[in-house]
Amino acid sequence: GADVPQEQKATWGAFLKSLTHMTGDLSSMTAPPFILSPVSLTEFPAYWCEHPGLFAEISEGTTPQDRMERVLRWFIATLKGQYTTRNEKMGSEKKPLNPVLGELFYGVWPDANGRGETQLIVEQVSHHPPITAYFIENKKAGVKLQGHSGQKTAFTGTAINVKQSGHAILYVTPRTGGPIESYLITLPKLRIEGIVWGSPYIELVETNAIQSSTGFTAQIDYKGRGWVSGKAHTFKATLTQTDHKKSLQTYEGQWTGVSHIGGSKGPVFLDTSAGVKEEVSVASLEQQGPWESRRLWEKVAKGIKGANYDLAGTEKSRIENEQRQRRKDEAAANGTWDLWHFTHVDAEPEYGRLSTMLHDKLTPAHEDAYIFKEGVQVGSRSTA
Ligand code: CLR
Repeated sequence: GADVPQEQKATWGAFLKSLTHMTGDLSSMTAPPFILSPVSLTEFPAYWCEHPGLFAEISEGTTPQDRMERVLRWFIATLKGQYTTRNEKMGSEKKPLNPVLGELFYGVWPDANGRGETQLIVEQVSHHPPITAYFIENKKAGVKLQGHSGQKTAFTGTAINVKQSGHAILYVTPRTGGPIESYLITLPKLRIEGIVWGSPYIELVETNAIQSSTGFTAQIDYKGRGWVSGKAHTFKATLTQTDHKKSLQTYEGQWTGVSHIGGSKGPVFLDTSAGVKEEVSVASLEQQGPWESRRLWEKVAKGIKGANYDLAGTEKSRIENEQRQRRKDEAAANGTWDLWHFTHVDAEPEYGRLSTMLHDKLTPAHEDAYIFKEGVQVGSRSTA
């Protein structure tokens, strides 16, 4: 563990050992302080929209294929933020705060150049296992994303394999008119490498897909170092007409850098260093309600940032005990926790339709989902 602080080497060793016995859910596992992040997992869905311009421009595509390509470009552009931000900001991948049931995270990306405002609503809809639901919408542009995510983890001895559960569906109202289109986005698998050294980072592996209601399929294959170019963080996407093997177009390169259309010498598809990423704007702590993530975790985050781990520990225990008491009270009253912004469904018709079109092993035939409830006011949940 070259990157593990001297005084935490023993706890890191013990943590690695405990990973061996891990059964699918890493989130509640105790880890040494140097690897803790002060940010809750409920903030992560914001990574889907750090290029709000690319998101808004999807509906400007003039043909179904053009819009599919824009969806793919926006999707690839989200990956760098999703999977490398902690390394850039904090020096390595870290263990995020494990959200409590009912935790909320709200944000906006303000209008710029008339593209319209984009709104983000996130809710922790399950604690065991942890599941986060989100809804992102730019009303003016006619683009919205609804999804949920969970993780199953397995330790290989040197790396952590993470299988993401859940999916996202993007809805697009074409500016040129015509019916609303939907795009099912399945989630890639990840490997957390560099664990033994104490400097974890993510590599994307295997495959995910985007399936459009308009009859296009994009399959995205990921490779780390040692493939074709020998570069880390590479992908190759193949666009086909659904049910046709023949590729219409390919896209390849680094999801952290530059990618090209139709081979490595083709025109640039996306240059992630070109457009600046726009972080989500969030209300100040004073304006936030008690269920809002940054307010809820305020003291824990302060403890982690200031290396005051006693404060962080005490506050974390206080929050966890309060949660345990809530669950007990609910059970005693034969009650259940009410979701605020989402409704749980056992089967989502749109998912069923799109996953049938995809009809291979890239996604299960049936999955449950969390449907965004229109009309519930943001920030309106106070206590219970
Ligand atoms: C959550 C959904 C986002 C993408 C994403 C990025 C990083 C992932 C995170 C998801 C889930 C939790 C995760 C994290 C990286 C590390 C962390 C797997 C998939 C685990 C729980 C912590 C591991 C602890 C080591 C760093 C020691 O859209």
